[in-house]
Formats: sequence, structure tokens, C-alpha cells
Amino acid sequence: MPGEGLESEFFGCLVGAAIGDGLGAWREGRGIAEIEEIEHLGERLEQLTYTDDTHMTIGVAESLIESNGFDGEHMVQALMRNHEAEPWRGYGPGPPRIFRMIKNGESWHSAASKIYTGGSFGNGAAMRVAPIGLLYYCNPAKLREIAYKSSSITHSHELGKEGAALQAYAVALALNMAPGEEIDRDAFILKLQKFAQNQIYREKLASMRKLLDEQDRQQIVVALGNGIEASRSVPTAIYCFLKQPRSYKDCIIYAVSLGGDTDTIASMAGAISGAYLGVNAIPPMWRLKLENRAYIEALAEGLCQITT
Ligand code: F2R
Ligand code: MG
Ligand code: MG
Repeated sequence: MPGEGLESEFFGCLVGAAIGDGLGAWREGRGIAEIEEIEHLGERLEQLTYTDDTHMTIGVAESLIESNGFDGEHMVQALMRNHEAEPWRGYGPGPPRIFRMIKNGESWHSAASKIYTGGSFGNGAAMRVAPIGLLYYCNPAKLREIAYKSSSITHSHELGKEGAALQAYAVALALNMAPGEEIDRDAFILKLQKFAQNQIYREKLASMRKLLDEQDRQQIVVALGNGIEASRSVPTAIYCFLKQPRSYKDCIIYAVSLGGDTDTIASMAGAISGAYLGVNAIPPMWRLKLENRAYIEALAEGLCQITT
């Protein structure tokens, strides 16, 4: 187990994302819940079993490590191999269709644009992008380039790619702050606003400032969303982190309490919170229950090694 510093934050990011996924999976597709109900859920579950969010994050991390950076062809193969081994992880409809097309001879460069109108704007690229936020945390231009390229394997719509880039950048911003450093939430939002290239995301980020003191969770869902679309879940995940920046546990419980795409929103919020606070801020009760934790930590270590 790492002490403090960068390695702890890499571990915190990947473990934090997987725990958010494993807890949120129990409420995916359901409505807003009482905070106490989610606290109780986190206590009574014996194992935190992850879903497609973490399964695909693992594929992205494996590929980055094995390729010592981004290699599109390699990442496609890693994502396809993992899906083939465990197709029951609750994948969205799009990626398995794309994997089938590629298996049948379609180029991975064009397959994603053949589903939906203009490609997918689902949150499937954003939910797996944390390793890219970690690896390129010092270089926002490269981070955007690789977030876009990795998204376009399955999510070629502008909103899908931009959601992934924003989520990766939020992870990078969190990693760049010291855990003990008081977070300036307005400055954090402003950096994201400047980075965002799409008006929908810019407007959501702008509205986030006024919502930081809002207590009515229904109002948060109305304003930011809790859906499967990247534009209705990435800003919400960033908001959950900013709502509870000093406590990983409170951040995750808040995210799951919002209902909707809870595994994905809690996973993305957990990646940001874990990158900021480090792995030691994650309750041991949850860490010990996480399925495949040793492997996820080994991937975090591998990413840290190729970054530094
Ligand atoms: N699949 C799920 N949850 C369903 C239930 C799981 C259940 N518990 C189980 O165990 O089986 N969750 C996962 O899917 C989400 C990520 O989805 P992804 O990878 O983005 O999929 P897709 O198909 O690309 O997009 C999702 C939906 O968005 C709509 N959509 C996207 N682009 C569109 C476009 N251009 N036009 C119209 N609609 C578009 C479609 O409805 C897609 O199906 C995560 O929540 C993950 O946890
Ligand atoms: Mg999922
Ligand atoms: Mg989900």
C-alpha cells in the first residue's frame, strides 16, 4: 500500500472509481435515495462487484501500460478481449455492437460512426478515461488528444468525446492539487470551463457554481442530469466531487443518492475524489470488499511507473 504522494493518488483514482462503480451498480436506473439508505447499502454489501465501467477502465489501463502510451489498435484489442472474456459486466448496447463489427472485418477507425446518428454520445468513453487523465496529467493538450482518440473507438459523437476529455481533465486537475490543499471550487470550475470546447458542457459548468450550495438533490438532477448520456452525467460527477471535496465516502454516497446512472456517475466522481485525496482516504471497509483490488492496484502502479 503506498503512503502519500503521486502513487497514492494513482491508486486512489483507480480504486476510487471501481468502488463507486461497485456501490452505484446496486442503484443504477433507480430514483433519488435517502443518504442513510446508501450508507446502509455500503455497510451491508459483502463484496463490491464492478461493472463495465471498471472492466473497460482496466482495458484502457492495460493497453496504456503494455504500449507505454496510447496505441489505438492495441486498445481496441484489449477492450475486445476483456469484453469477450466477461460479456456479463452490464455493457451499454453500443460497444458490443462495435466489437462485433470489428470482428467481422470493419475497421476500428470507422465502426463507431456506424451506430446511432453521428456516433454514440453515451458516457461509455468518459467512464473508462481515468487512466488517461492520470497518464497525461501534466499535459492538457495531449490529454485531450488521447481522450478523443480513445473515445472514438466506441464513442465518435462530439458530446461523447468531449465528455471523456472533460472527465480526464478533472482527474488531472485533482491529481495536480495536494490533498491537504484547500480546494478553490470556483477556480476548479473555471479551469474546466476554459478547457471545454462544447457549449452544452460550458453552460452546465457555468450553472454548477450557483448549485454548490443547493440542498435539494432534485434540483441538481434537473439542472445537470443523471442519465446515460455523457452530457447528463460527466458534469454531475464533477459536481459530486465539488459538493464533497474533503471526503471520498461522502462524495460517493452523494453521487449514488442522486439516482439514474449511479454506477457511472459514482465511478467518475470516485476517480476524481480518489485522485485528489489518495487511496488512504478511501474507507478500508470498502477497499477490502472491492473485487479484484490487487489487480486494479497493480495497474495503478504500472501507470505511475510509466508516467514518472
Ligand atoms: N448498460 C448499462 N446499464 C443497463 C443495465 C445494466 C444491468 N444492470 C445489467 O447488468 O445488465 N450501463 C452501462 O452503460 C452505460 C454506458 O453506455 P455506453 O457504453 O455509452 O453505450 P452506448 O450504447 O454507446 O450509449 C448509451 C445509450 O445512449 C443513447 N445514445 C447514445 N448515442 C446516441 C445517439 N447518437 N442518438 C440517440 N441515442 C444515443 C442510446 O440509448 C444508447 O443505448 C453506463 O451507464 C454503463 O454503466
Ligand atoms: Mg456499468
Ligand atoms: Mg452506468
